[in-house]
Order: sequence, then C-alpha cells, then structure tokens
Amino acid sequence: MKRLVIVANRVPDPKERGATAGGLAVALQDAVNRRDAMWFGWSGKTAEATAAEPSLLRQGRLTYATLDLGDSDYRRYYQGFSNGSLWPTLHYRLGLAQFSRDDYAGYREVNAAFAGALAPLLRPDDMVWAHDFHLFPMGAELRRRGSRQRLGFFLHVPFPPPAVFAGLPRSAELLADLAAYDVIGLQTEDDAAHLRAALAAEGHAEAAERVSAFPIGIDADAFAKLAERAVEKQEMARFRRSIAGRALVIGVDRLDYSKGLPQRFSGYGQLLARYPEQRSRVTYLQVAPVSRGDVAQYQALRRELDELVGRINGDYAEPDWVPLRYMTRPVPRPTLAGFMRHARVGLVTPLRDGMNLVAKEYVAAQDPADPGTLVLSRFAGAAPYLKGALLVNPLDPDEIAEALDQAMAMPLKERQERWEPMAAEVREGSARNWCQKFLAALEG
Ligand code: GDG
Repeated sequence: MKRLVIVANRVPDPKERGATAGGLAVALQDAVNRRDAMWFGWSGKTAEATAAEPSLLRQGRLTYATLDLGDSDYRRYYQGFSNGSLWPTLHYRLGLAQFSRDDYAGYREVNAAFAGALAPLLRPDDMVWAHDFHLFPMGAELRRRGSRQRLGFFLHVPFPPPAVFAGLPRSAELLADLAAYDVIGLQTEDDAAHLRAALAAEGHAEAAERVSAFPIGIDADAFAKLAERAVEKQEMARFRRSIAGRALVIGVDRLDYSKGLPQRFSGYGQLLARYPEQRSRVTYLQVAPVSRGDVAQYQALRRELDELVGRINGDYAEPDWVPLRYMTRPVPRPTLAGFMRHARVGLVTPLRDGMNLVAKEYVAAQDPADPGTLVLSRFAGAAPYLKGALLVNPLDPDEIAEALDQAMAMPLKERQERWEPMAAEVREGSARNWCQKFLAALEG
C-alpha cells in the first residue's frame, strides 16, 4: 500500500487520538491506522519566522511533521487571506470579505514554504492529500519543486457559483493552482458543478474533469455508542432534572457567522412569541465554542449574540425557567453526544455549510425507539443527503419557528419514518467510506 501524506493547515495533537479528537482527525483515523502515513502542516504555534524544516515525531507507522509559522505569516496567511478573504467568499459572503495584496502574498509564501519543507520528505510512490482552502496553491508549489506524486485536494467548505468566486481578487490564479491536483473533491454535486464551471471558464477544462463530489461522513456507530453511554452518566441525570420535563432543543456550532446563529435565535424567539403554549414545554441549549476570536467579525457576532440571548431570556424567562441556555465554552465530545441523544429537536441552520457534521451526529445519536426531529438548513451540504429532516430557509426566523413547532408536535411514528432512512444514510456515508472513495480515486 502506498504511503499516505496528509497535508492540512492544522495537524492534530498526537496526544488526542481516539474518541476525544474532533473533525478531520477522526475522519482520517482509519486510513492512517492501516498504512504508513504522514501528517504534515502547521504546529499551531507561532515563532519569529516560519520554520524552513519541520519537526518530526514518529508514532508507529505515523509520522507527524509540523512547522511553526512566523507571526507575520500567521497574520497574513491564516487570519488575513484564509479566514478574512477565502472563508467568507467560499460561504457566499463577499460583503464580509476583506482583501489585501500583502495577505495574499503571505498566503502564497506559506504555501510555498509548506511545499518546500515537504518536498524533501516525499518518496516517489507517496500519495499526497491536501485539505481545505488554506492550501489551494500547495499542489502547484510541489509541482514547481519537481513532485510527480499523485496529488489530491479536498475542499471541506462550499464552492460558490463562479460569479461569486470571481469577486475575490486573484481568484483566477487560485483556479490555475487547483489545476495542479490530480483529484479535486468537494462535498456536494452543487459545489462540484460550481467549481467545474469556474475552472472551465478560466480555460482549465481538463482540470474540471478531475472534480467530483465526495460527501464527508462520521463514524455513526461509535457516535451512537458514545451517546448511549453518556445518557447513563450522573452528569446527564443532573442535566435532565434541570430541564424539568421540558423538551430539549439542541444547537452545536463553532461561533461562526456562517452558522446562522442570530437568525436561529430570532427563530426561537418567534416560536415563543407566536406559539405561547410552547413556553411551558421547551428549553433550547446552544453550545457555541468561541472560534477565531481574534478576528473582528467574530467579535462583533459574539456581541450580537450576547444581546439577542439577553433579550430573549429577558422577554420570556420565568423564575424557574431559562428559555435559552447559551454556552461559549467547548463541551467534551461524550457530553455533546449525550445532549444530542436527549434532545427532542436538533436545530442546525447554517446560512451555508460545506457538509455540517453536527446534523449527522444528531441523527446518529438518536434512540431508535424514540428518535428526535432534525430541523436543517436547506443550504447545508448535508441537506441533499438527509431527506427526513424538516428543511428550512435559515434566513427566515418565521420558517424556523414553524418548523420548531411542527417538530415539537410530531408523532412518534412520523419521527421514526423520517429518522430511519437518515440513520441508514449516515451509517452508509461513513467517514471510512469517504476516505476510501477519495483514496481510490487518487490511486487512479
Ligand atoms: C468544516 C466545514 C464540514 C462543536 N462544538 C463542540 C464540538 N464540536 C464539533 C461538532 C462537529 C465539529 O465540531 C464541527 O463540524 P461541522 O461539520 O459541523 O463544522 P465546521 O467546524 O465548520 O467544519 C463543514 C466539516 O469541515 C468537515 O468536512 O462538515 O461544513 O465548515 O464534530 O460535534 N466538539 C466538542 N466540543 C464542542 O463544544 N468536543
């Protein structure tokens, strides 16, 4: 089996393997456990200057190779172009995007530095798999250094229609860079169609043929077990008592403007305003760990949410009932799984999302004998795959309120009929399958 070299902005902490790790690390664990592999990327630490050579750490068949980033590279490549320009653009939010040529230069320089540090470590028959929007130019930089390995790229976030992407300065260069990859994966057929059209319009018709949808998934059985075990814990008994017989609505999102939190909170406010009988029946818990807290737009969002939560609770609270419980600290994964299993409604309403794994986790966490209802944004990548959800336009608080009311009233039989095909889909479209399909395409 060929060695797999995974390149990602962040390399997972070697100490956090197993159930406690999140995101990409979990999805790739299986692929990494079964072959020789290397994780290459940023260490998460900053230094005076970006390191020219990575530090290496071996753990069995897996090698971690990490680079510290220089302070100014961190600002330009990571905060500036990746988070400040690309993230909003790819989420259809050109109005929030800020562009500076200096940040863009930093982005290119760090991609070149990654390629420069990685190239000497590569063996001729390695497969390289680069992840996400931080690394559009990395493959082209490797090619410039003579790399002839198979190079794959997966974009975890949406790819917008070509006219939106064209609004980003230098977008044509980024498309030309992508053409260096042998396989380009996106989350949904819509994303793939958008990228194909954008590539074709820039004269990269051949690269457009290398674009396909590979929807990412989770390890549903492991998450279901986590959830089952969690509800038996004392901590959960205490939590259930505090809910005092009310139905739980759960939201779990990084505190990010793509997740539609203000509109979601307003939707919940509308539920309490328009359906007063629900006030004695419901409690909404939103877990929203702070993310990118050093970026101005994220600080503004946090202030907006603080105010909205205060307003909703101020308007509707009773001495013994807080309608909206809001936490910006991260919660341990097993506890999250327990919350999800206990929740009558999973409320997942991003304005745009590549996939949204929380929607899949909520489905996986349910008790088959009494499953809850998923209320899902039609603009999440997960929407075309989870057909039993109540789909909403996340920009419309009234529609969110109506879906919540419908979910709260939904009889058991309908809940099961909606949940069962979704559970099968989430089990089928597992993280392991996602990996295998992508790697099969990359192997060629
Ligand atoms: C990007 C794309 C795509 C959240 N809060 C806590 C916590 N989480 C976990 C969730 C879930 C993960 O983080 C979030 O994944 P999502 O997929 O929902 O969203 P992004 O972080 O934006 O991820 C997205 C994904 O990449 C994969 O391709 O689906 O569209 O934007 O697993 O449960 N985990 C813990 N505590 C928390 O407080 N432990």
